[in-house]
Amino acid sequence: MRIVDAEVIVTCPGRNYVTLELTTDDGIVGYGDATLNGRELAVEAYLREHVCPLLIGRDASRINDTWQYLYRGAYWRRGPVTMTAIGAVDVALWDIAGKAVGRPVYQLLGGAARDGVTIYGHASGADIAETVADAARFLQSGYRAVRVQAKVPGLESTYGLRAGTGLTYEPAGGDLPADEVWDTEAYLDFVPKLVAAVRDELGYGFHLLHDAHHRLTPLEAGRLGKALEPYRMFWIEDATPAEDQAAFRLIRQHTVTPLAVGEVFNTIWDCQQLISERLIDYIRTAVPHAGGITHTRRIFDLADLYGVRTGSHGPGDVSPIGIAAALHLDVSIANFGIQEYMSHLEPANEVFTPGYRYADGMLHLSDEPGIGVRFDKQAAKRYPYQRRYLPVNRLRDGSMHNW
Ligand code: GCO
Ligand code: MG
Repeated sequence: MRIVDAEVIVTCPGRNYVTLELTTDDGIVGYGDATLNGRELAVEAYLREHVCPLLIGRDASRINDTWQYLYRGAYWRRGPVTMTAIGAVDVALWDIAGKAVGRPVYQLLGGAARDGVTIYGHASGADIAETVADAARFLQSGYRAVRVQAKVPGLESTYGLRAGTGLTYEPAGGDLPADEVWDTEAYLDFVPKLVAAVRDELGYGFHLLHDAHHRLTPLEAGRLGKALEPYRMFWIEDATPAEDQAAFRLIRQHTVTPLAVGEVFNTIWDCQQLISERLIDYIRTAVPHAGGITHTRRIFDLADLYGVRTGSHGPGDVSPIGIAAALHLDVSIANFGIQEYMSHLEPANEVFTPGYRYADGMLHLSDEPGIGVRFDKQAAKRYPYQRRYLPVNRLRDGSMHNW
């Protein structure tokens, strides 16, 4: 089973997606998600110029060898562009492996360890009342877990607010990055009030999550965690930027609110200390950004040794192929925690047809062979790439801060 063709397709049905299509000599076609939000063309060029020529003629069934070949063979290791490119190849090869034997990928990973994949939805609003009502809407449609984000009073814009009534939050836009202003004091004052109101109105019968989106220092994160303890959060996400893994010790010493981190990580080395010192409760690496199913499974296995559960990143900028790949892992591993799910903007459904479906707060994989997402290349070509950036953040005095 040799690879005879490798093509990278960039499309913008509502937002940009990069898809790798591999074809074998017996006509099997596999797909991988190579989308890196705001830096899409770097991965496209990495794949097209440096990886696709290496794939032609390779045995498609040698997934582990191809992973090692691309990782060790580049000499330059790690990094989001490299690891997203390797991730796309890896997922496309798992897709081919499943299609070659007519079985869904999770069955090749040892079969289902649970009935479905519990997801959390994204509630948001312009104030507390609107956010509570939005969270209630998710609970009414069967969600068992909801993340809440609301506009912080006094700030013009706040991370995590959805425009419109759909399920999708899309922060990337514009031909240049939007400038946003951040104020930690205003945020720390507001979030406990938001969370208290959600619990007062909606009770404790569901998992409640919140994303601090890398904005706090470890001490500030400790204070927030402590303030939220009475409301029994499922997690606080990305409390502080996590390049400094040891910084989580300080947060941990000050609060028992569970901690989740990892959406910007791309290898096991980014979270080795966080996991082995039990500094976090949930690891959130995403299959497309962390070297595909092969490497993400290693991260999750390491986490399992230390009682850390998974909570994979699943925003709209992970394509349905990336989401489906995550679901195959989620359903088969021992230490699954939760899966983020936002759904995709309408035109994306013309390009991608996922086999998974929502029911009762969970996503359920179909028994389609492989990853189980169909990709319409002709439809993709109707939506050419558009340059888009994530916003940037500044403090009130103009200093750059983390977005
Ligand atoms: C999340 C994330 C996203 C990111 C986005 C950046 O928890 O889903 O924080 O909202 O901001 O994926 O590309
Ligand atoms: Mg996040």
